[in-house]
Amino acid sequence: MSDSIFTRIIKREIPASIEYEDDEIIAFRDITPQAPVHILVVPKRPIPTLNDTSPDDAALLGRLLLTARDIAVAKGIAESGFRLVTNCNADAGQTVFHLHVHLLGGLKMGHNFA
Ligand code: DGP
Repeated sequence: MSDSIFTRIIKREIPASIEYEDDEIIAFRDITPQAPVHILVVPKRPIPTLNDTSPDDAALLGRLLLTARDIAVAKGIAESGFRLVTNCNADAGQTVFHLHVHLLGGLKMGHNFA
């Protein structure tokens, strides 16, 4: 299977505005931001969707949330508030099949789930 666009970012084959990186996780700005802060927090391992995780991935999944929280703190939006979103498959509108958490903040969000 060919590399996902996010694996190509991890391999530095295409550019991205990288906000955080460690051995397991990379975070970079979304190319089509939906909020003043819109950062994608991505495991380096190419897991397609949340459906493809198992209990063995619990630590990694926890680290994705903690990393998103730490980035929210660094961006100054932890106190004002932020939203984390993970889209899974077609009905959720997932377009990149490499697991990721959207970190959104910097504006007052509504509750429109349409
Ligand atoms: P999702 O619908 O949850 O699969 O969102 C995928 C997000 O990825 C979408 O908000 C746009 C973003 N995206 C797609 N291609 C690129 C890219 O090449 N670079 C960056 N930085 N973001 C991308």
